[in-house]
Amino acid sequence: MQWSYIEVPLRYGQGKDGVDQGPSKLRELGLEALLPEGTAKRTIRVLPESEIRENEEHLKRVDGVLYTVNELAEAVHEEVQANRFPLIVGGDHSMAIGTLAGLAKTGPYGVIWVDAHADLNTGETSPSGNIHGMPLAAAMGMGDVRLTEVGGRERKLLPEHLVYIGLRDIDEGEIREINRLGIKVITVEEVRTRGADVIMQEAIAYLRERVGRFYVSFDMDSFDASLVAGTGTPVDGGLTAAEGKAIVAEAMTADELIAIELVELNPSLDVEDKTAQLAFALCETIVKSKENLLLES
Ligand SMILES: [Mn+2]
Repeated sequence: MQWSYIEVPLRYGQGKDGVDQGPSKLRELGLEALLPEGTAKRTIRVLPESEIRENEEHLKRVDGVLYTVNELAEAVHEEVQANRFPLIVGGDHSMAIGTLAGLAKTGPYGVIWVDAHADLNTGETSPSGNIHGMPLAAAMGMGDVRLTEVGGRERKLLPEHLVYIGLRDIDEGEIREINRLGIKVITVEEVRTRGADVIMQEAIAYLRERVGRFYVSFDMDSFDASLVAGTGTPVDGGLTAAEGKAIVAEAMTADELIAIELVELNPSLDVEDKTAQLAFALCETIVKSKENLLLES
């Protein structure tokens, strides 16, 4: 299996400077040396601030987000079509609108969304207007058409093909939607009491039954706030480092995994690069798990 490494230095989906530096910080820590030989590398373009025109209150810097997610959708589609396995590094979570749309062009798939937040808001329900809280709503066809129609008009994701892990800071409108749509939710408590490997096996089996292929989107704020000063919206009561690593390691063992994404590392907010090092360690787990898998087969 060939790898593809996609950097997405996007920050327009939220309000804090620095999250665009996630990919460059990981490179500084030595990520390039970690990637398997022959990895295809791409950096997705981002509009300069001076070209942002549409700063709507309910969809902030929407043109900046749209520009990059359209490019990312194209890139993800191409890489998966070429039979490569994309590791996608951000950047804020609005980028996932592009990942979800790009994957949809290659056929149905499921998602394991590891995050403190449900990212299920629309322009109407979002308290902040930040698009990084909207990617799953957009992929399921809810909200502004400019977001739902990235990569085509069809729905990119069905609610029964989504599994959440680590949710603990959910807006009221989102709780209603999760219940209405019957989306599967695995709490931090369940991860802790039953084991990351066990709950991941279940999540993968759940998706295998319903759809087959899946991707993992991992938000750094799924970790406990004490571990991730370097992320925009840290929340208490999150995953330990070991739990996060076990979740990605377990995902990597599944043949059905088609891509993995790591978002919301903000080096400007970080303390002594601790969050960056944790993100780097996750990348290391991701690459090494697949290496082991290749050696075994
Ligand atoms: Mn998120």
